[in-house]
Amino acid sequence: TAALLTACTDEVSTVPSTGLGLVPVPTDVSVDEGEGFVLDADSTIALVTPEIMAPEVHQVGEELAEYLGTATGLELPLGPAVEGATGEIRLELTTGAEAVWDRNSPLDDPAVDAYQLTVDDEQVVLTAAAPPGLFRGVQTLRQLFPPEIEARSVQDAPAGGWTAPAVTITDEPRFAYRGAMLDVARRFYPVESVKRFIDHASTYKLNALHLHLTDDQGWRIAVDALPGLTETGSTTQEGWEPGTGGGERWYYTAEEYAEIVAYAGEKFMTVVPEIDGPGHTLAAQASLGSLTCDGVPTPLYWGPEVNNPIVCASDENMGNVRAFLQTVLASVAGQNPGPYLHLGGDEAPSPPGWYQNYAEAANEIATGHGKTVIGWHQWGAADDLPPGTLIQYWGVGERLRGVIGGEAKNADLVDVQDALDMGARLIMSPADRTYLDMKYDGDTPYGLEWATRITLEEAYDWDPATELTSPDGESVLADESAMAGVEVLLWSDRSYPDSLVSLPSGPEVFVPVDTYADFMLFPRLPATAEVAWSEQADRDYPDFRDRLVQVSSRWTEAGIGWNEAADVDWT
Ligand code: TNX
Repeated sequence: TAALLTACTDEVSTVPSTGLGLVPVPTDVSVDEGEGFVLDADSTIALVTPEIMAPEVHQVGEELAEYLGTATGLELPLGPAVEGATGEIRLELTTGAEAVWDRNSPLDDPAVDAYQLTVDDEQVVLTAAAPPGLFRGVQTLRQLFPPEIEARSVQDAPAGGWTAPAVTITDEPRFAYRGAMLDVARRFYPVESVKRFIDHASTYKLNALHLHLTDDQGWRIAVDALPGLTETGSTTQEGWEPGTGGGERWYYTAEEYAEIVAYAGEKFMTVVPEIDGPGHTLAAQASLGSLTCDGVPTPLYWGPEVNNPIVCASDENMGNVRAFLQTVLASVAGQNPGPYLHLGGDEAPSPPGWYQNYAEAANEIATGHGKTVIGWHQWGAADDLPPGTLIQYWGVGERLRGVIGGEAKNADLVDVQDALDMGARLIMSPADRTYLDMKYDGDTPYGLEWATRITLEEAYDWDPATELTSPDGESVLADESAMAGVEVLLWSDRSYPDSLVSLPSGPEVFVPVDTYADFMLFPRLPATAEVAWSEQADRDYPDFRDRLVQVSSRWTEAGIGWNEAADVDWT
């Protein structure tokens, strides 16, 4: 079928998309004979699983019933498979009772996300070796039904019925770690908005939810033993002075945070909490005098700057800093069942030794809680890194190196090299590709442009494996074997209109967080997700753009406020 479709174009494409609007593009797709599977009142969801994984498979079934039931109004009961039955959507784990997948294990094995999907006139069969694979396959199945299935209220069936075409798909991700970061510190995202972000990310098969929980402009997670962190440190947002928020609370209680972790878990995403330091800590320093050298809390900060004063990590004050980290990281480790703690480490103008003091203490405490450390690439300046550390590269990538930043960007690469020498692996989030707080173009009403502007094509058309190769191809700092994965990021700096020039200001001039997030993420988040999921050889921008135009009608149905980016003909 692929040959048939490409026969009428000049170039023979090797891309396995076969005209179906699937994003990210699967490893192998064939369109089969037949009318396809019609979802109707007789359809059921059949679960085939070893006992030990039954709750997880049941969870996938419930998610599927909700995805397919909302717009169709169909009940889609869950039950055991029935021999010879038609109308079943079968979710089947192929491994036996001995195969135990653990939802809190590291995201280092792409095979747990692999699946096979067959749709014919009689039934749908989705098989996988582990529950995340079933969940990823469910996302593919959703995209096979008509776009109206994404509507949030009951719709009449489209002319051809709720039909998925007959296909056979096998699929497995390129990278095991596929993250999405949300900056809830510069702007606070209420629980419902975080869930919306989780929906966006999980639809495109991302599996890590990185929450940037603390920064100069706010502290967003409750630490029972240090109530001042939230009582004081949560009262600001960037551009938003305390007392103008109409009594809203800008942090997550333990119950709310647990709700986020549970919701992410339902979508087979692991939460990666970030407690940034020693820089980006003014909210903590305003809350606790123990973090400053003179013992006096700093004033509350709601400005837009970075590179602000860091915690006092001098030899003399490290007792205080260590006590702070012990209390905070114990609480955060306890609220996050996943294997990771992100310790930040970016933009920390430090007197000699302070940065290393802080990193040493934070690394030791985090690993003491059994967590794998993640840090921004500056974390490579630590004297030592614990085994398994992941370093997140956020400098500019290959296309802009040498164009902006000069010396500073070379320093980035020194930190990366040091981290690699200490055994770290990399999460790739080059700012000129994956920073979706960057404007699309000159017409984007908010966001930044310090790295560059990022069109849809630029968000899509890059290869993580060669981002840390010099433009002339001569020097390879790191290749794919050093890369754990890819992350897409939504910072919340300047999530207010460009027309707003004087800060501070009241709430009425701010863009609602969902409006900002939807606009910046769509259409670009699916682009980064495909970079993370699909093999390089299977990716091709014109083909992606055509598939994405098909997918865009789903965003409209789902009520997502996406940006009709100017470089694409969306009609
Ligand atoms: C750089 S990325 C930062 C953030 C800003 C972002 C805005 C990183 C580790 N530091 O503090 O929010 O730029 O694009």
